[in-house]
Amino acid sequence: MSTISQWRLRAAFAARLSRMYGQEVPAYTTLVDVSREVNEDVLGERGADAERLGSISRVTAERHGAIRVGTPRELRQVGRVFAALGMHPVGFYDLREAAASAVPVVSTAFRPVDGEELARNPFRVFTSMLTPADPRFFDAGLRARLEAFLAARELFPPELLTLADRAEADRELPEEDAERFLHLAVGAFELSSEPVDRAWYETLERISAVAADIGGVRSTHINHLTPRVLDIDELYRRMTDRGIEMIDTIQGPPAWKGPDVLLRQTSFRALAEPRAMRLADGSVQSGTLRVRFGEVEARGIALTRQGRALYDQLLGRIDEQMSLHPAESRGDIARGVWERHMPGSEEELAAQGLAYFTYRLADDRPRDGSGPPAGVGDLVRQGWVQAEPIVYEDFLPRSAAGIFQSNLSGEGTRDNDQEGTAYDAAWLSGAIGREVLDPYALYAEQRNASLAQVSAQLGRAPFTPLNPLDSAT
Ligand code: OOG
Ligand code: NI
Repeated sequence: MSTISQWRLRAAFAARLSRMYGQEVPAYTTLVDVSREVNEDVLGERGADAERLGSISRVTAERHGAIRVGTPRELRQVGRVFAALGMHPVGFYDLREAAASAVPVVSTAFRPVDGEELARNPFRVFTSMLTPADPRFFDAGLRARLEAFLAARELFPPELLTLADRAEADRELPEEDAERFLHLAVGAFELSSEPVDRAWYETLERISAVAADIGGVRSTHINHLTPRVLDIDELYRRMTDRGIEMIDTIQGPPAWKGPDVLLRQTSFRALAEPRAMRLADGSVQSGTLRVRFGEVEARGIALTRQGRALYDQLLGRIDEQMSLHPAESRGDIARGVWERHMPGSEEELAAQGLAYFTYRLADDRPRDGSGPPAGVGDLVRQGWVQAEPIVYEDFLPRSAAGIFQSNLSGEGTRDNDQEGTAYDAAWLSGAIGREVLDPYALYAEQRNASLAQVSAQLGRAPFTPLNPLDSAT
């Protein structure tokens, strides 16, 4: 019998999830259609340049999803399901700190990590876990009720987890098992038709709409699924022309004439979806909840730690300018800040050690008998080696908080006089039972592997990194 490899399982899971979500949230299908149209137009206009940060087939299939769970135990189980698909936890995001309103979660993203796997299918899932122990949001009584509620539910059937473990261990599944696994995995993220206990949901909603979405129901669901687009400003215009109300801004870096870095995202507001509600007297009525929304993103070049520090600093400058000139548009202010402070070309980003690139020997390198120069910068400048940008595969806490916030029904409540419970990547690794990987280390590894290959091809000792500050990661 034939077997299905992990990457095919991942691609099939992403495609089936997409089909399921399109049935549940039809506006998502519109977003996917418009994204495809924009991508085709950009490819037509810019040709090969449009594929500089990923082939069109990768970009067309590319999605990220978002899910939310309640406990470390549930997170461990999610980790097993994604490990079956060759997806590993990368990065730690503390949205409690990034958001002004009540977003009591900490998060990571499950995704493929090596270059080849990413090129085959880069499906990633932003995964958040509720923090009932944080006293800024939950008092002792509510925490106890919430933890008891979460402990009593089962998000993933045992059969799914058993199949997942087998797929992880064997890195593939026999066709029949693969079919069963995919069926159960997609089912685990479908919106449940089980009635929602209205009083309990509303109790949590007063604290935080996210807490209610996670801890107010007995199941989990895919919260959004995000296609990738090559021109997000054009997409924003076309969606608005179709009468779909988008959130006010595109999160992340501004539109400008220089290189795209990191990630730009925008979304349309959560839609009211019919959900059955159980009232205090036991009767069931139909109600609506606004939780799930549509999001779209454009991806740019991965930044090094120094590049990221610059990005964070520029966001601060934008905030500063916004408070001084409240009548101006954020986009204009941001563009001005970028033009003053962000390097305007890939070459400058590379020279200043701000972004990640891979390197390969140029086909038309000098063949006049001269020897290659010593440094990576000179190799590129003199035409020996070509630099290609590494696409950013991760998320941004402030954008994520913005996405969460723009879709919350209310601000919720938080008591900032209380000391928050501290969590970090190490803690989250323990909770998942798998190491939460450092995104910078992954990008650096990709760059270093390409440099090692170039130096071997040139018969040279390994190159020193471009920027000494960047030597470790
Ligand atoms: C996740 C929000 C974060 C993104 O793209 O930044 C996110 C959520 O709403 O659960 O998906
Ligand atoms: Ni998202």
